[in-house]
Amino acid sequence: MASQPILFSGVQPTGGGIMLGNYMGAIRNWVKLQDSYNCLFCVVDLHAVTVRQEPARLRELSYRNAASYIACGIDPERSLVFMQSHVPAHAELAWLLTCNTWMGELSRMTQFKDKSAKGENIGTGLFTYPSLMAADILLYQTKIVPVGQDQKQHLELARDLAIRMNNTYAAKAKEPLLTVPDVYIPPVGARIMSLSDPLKKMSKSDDDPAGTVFLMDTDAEIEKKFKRAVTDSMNRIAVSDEQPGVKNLLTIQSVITGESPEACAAALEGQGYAKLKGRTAELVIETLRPIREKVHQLMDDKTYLDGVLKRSAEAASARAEKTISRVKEAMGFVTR
Ligand code: AQP
Repeated sequence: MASQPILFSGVQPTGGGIMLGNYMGAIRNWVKLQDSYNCLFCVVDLHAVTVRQEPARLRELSYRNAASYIACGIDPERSLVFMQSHVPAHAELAWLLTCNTWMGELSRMTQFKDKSAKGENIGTGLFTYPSLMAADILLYQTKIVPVGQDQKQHLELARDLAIRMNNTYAAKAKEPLLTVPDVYIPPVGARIMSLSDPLKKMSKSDDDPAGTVFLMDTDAEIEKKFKRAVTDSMNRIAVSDEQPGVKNLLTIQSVITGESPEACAAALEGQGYAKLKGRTAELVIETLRPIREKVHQLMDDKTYLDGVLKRSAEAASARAEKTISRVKEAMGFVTR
């Protein structure tokens, strides 16, 4: 396993907790890639506090993220599952990278523009968030980062920063200081849309919870959300950009069944939207029910979760330390 290329990814413990988009765009692919990569799956709690979090809720959601990774199929015997805040090197490398990140680069980030538009007091952490994300990835000499479409711009910055650090501080070194990571965006499911506004991405912090299916929603809640999903008045089940609501439901079906969205549409030919919504709800309920049950079990066994988190953080810290030492030495810091 140690000789396999390194994979890093994470989800923020925010909003209503992990939702269908996080599962389809990211976590589901982590599970598949686990056999071919040496994997680190992080609960990115330092990212969560870039917007104000209620402390008790943050703690609960952080545990729940870790439990959800395992419940979705991450094997903690093979992959590391840990809290970002348990490995201080994330924050340390983030500072070194922040000092090499340009204001113009951060100002262009669409996620900063979207999230800062919502609040009055914008913390500077929200602005420098992409440098912390680059640190998360570069700290482990990561080769591949499986994420949804919305993270592509941040990944490009992480690549640029790796190249910049290599050229600035290690141009003559035999080995690059930092591995330049590749992004893995799944062909289907990389951008699941809100059920109540299919022109907007599904989000765990959406003000309107009706648009988001959470991992911990009950069967009845999931059914209700799909029943009310916004479609259109064309009464045609087809994969078309003119019908974003219908396309979104077919995409969700496609991720679960492994059939193309067009094949999912063909299977429902001549049927109404009630059938389309009902079938989609059925598939999602069957997928999420066993995961939800397992999360409940794991949340009742904090001793087990704490053990996984501790073991993983120790292993991650040892690996992170190697990169941090090299970067600091290359930048000219006095060695301890
Ligand atoms: N709608 C989505 N469809 C597919 N993938 C998605 N991801 C997020 N939304 C969708 C992917 O999930 C992973 C974790 O996301 P994150 O926790 O870093 O936060 P985010 O990208 O900002 O997504 P959210 O759910 O909207 O979080 P909040 O509301 O807290 O900001 C990433 O790989 C992401 O691409």
